[in-house]
Amino acid sequence: MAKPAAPDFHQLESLGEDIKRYVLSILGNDLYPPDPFRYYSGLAYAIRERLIRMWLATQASYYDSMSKRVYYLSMEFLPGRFLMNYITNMGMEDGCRQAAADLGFSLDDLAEEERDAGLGNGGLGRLASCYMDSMATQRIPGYGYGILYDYGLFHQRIVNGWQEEEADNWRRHGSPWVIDRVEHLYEVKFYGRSEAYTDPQGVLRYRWAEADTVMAMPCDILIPGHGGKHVTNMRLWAAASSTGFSLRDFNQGDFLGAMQSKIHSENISKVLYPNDEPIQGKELRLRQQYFLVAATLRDIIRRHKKSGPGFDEFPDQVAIQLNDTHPTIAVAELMRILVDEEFLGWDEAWAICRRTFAYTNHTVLPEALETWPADLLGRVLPRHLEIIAEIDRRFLLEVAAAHPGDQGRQNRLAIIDPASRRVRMAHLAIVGSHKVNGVARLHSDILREKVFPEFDALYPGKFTNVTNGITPRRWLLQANPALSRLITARIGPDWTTDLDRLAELLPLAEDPDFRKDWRAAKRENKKRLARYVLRKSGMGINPDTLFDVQVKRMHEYKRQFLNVLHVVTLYNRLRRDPHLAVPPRTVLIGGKAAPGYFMAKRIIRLITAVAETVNADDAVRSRLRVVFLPNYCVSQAEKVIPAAELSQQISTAGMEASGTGNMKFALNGALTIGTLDGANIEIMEAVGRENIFIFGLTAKEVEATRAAGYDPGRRVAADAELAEALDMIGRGYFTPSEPDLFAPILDNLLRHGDYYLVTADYRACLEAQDAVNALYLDPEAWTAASIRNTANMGFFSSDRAVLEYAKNIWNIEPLGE
Ligand code: GPQ
Repeated sequence: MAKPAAPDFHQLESLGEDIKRYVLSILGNDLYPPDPFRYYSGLAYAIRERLIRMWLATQASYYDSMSKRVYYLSMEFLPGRFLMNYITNMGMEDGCRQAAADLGFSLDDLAEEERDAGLGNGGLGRLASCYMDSMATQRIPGYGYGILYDYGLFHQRIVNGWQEEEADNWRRHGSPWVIDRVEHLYEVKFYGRSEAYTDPQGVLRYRWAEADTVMAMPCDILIPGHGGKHVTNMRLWAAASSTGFSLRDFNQGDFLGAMQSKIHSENISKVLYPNDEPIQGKELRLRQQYFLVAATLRDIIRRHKKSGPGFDEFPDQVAIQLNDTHPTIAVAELMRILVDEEFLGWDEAWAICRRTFAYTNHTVLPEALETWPADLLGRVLPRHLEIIAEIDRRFLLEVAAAHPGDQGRQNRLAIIDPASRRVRMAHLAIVGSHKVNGVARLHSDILREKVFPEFDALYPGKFTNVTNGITPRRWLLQANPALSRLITARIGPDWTTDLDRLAELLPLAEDPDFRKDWRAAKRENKKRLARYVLRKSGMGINPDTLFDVQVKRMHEYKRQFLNVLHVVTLYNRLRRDPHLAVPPRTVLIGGKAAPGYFMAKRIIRLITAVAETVNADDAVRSRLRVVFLPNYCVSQAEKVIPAAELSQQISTAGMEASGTGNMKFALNGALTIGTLDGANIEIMEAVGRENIFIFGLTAKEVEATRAAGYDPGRRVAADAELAEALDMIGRGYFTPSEPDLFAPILDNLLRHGDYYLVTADYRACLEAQDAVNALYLDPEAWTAASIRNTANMGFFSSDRAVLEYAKNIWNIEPLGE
């Protein structure tokens, strides 16, 4: 495919004038002095205008096709910045560079002015955004649906070594990408009660009485596919009060009282919950979930009715994908609409539901499987609790018929846990869906064999796998121009929409000239990152060292602590032998901890403490540097990942559902050091065992080790280097003024059985790092392995993933050209 010709409505000639006009008319600002933020905004509005024209010009074909559509429901989307993504996907880069230059700016500097849209926590939200890009590119008719939070994920600052959180008021300076559709408001109900009545035909029916209402306003963000021919809409709901404020209270002088209900309503879309695993029992979170679901189903049904067919054809026109259990109340809501408002019979409504929904599970951590106390759910959504109880009653009859007399099985499978009276959202999602998928092969196997074996026995064929993917547009084409240019120069541009084409690079791994160019591209990215680190933290890092990177949310199971133990051990070895034959390293670690996650915050403090000590030690500072990167986010990932040489993916096997960072690193030519967990396994199979550093217990061995009663003390006693590293951390070597700071971390390890098996994998991790060092000392061999990583990553494109969903789960054909 040749580079897409810019269609007429892109009108690049007038771009410069348009930018200036927008600075004046929308921002109400002077052109002088030439402020980069103003010009960024002007450019953004100029692009937005072209994008809307493109959307209007292309949506007709999209509507005319009358094809089935998918609705991707997610409490989180993590798009990051939009400007450069729009520009690359729309093929406007050259024109925009020129226009920016004519105005006295570099396009890259203008792009740096944009704030990330951080409406997600991590992998789950970023996956949803990669899927939006791929649906648009692959012309899969569909929509994303989510919430437009006023405040996205908090900003992380490091103060005296500790994480501090700052509110992310991301729309404060305007958001050119968000199109408010003030004319399409819906009402969403909460509270009140369920009321039985008899209809004129004498049938007993139910309605939702005395409810409070909140308005849901749709705000659209358009997502252009690569080549600019297809645009997908991401519709995010903002909450607004239905009444404004109470005039009666106001007239009686109670202004604040009058504002109360308005504040209560608008709270719903105020802030993203900053946990990357489900939040248990918070009423506001439940209201957010229902708010998304109720508004979205209203929109879907409105569109369905407009297109003509009746409800029996609903599942042939509509597929709804539940991104984890967060939007699962949709199952009860669709039943409520069909039975209470459209007056369908229960069985007919239930068949429609099951054919419509599919559910993606993203975790096996038992503490993360979402449940709601039945009485809380019943207070906020009284009719839904009744409907869930009825779904449960009928479901348990099915279970009883299949396994007569097995009360234990009924209790284990029940949607409402009879012991705790909590609603198990995963059970509701499984029962209400026609497909349930995990996000990597190992994860899907664990779901079937360990987490939901009795559901799998009851519903053969319902459980399936779709291994995650990432968009090559943002994560290679746009984030890594140096490498993209090199690749395109050798194999042409088609890899951007057909990632398997990267395999054509394989023979080039044998070509010394190509390897030299490959190293030069990596070095350019390392220099770019070094400039960034210098700008952000004042610290200089050396591009001629091995860049060893672990960036992801802070979590005990992700084992940033194991990384620290490797660093401390390397530090000890270098202190003992300054001539040790290892390459100099820069270890970069970044990630946010949930604000209430005590242990994760302690581990951040440990990393910053180790960094302070190591970086101040003249004896080793030229051989080892440690950097904590504050505020890891999408736009930072775009700088960090292309510069990485070693990618740390070291979770306890069986605990990371998939991982997607692992894919981004390997696609950019980093070698992985990792465990046999999540998608690492499939990455190993793709790139070849000799091009990846795998170590540690397998998922089965983890299970067996725990079952046998693991004793970390014995392991530590048998390993002098491990004992030394733990001892230094435990007695305050890195924090002499507060020697007990890390006692809680060590207690977890040594007194509470080391659940994440850090000590069990320590020695294997160090041996894998020895292999890393040996290979890195042979630059030609390392570079060849790096090329083979990139060349073999075709499978991990989100284009492949969404096409699998379309075929196996949604039953949707991509639209033709
Ligand atoms: N994941 Cl359940 C999240 O980011 N947030 C969540 O609430 C849950 C899962 C991640 C998961 O930990 C990763 O292994 C996956 O790669 C990612 O979802 C996308 O599937």
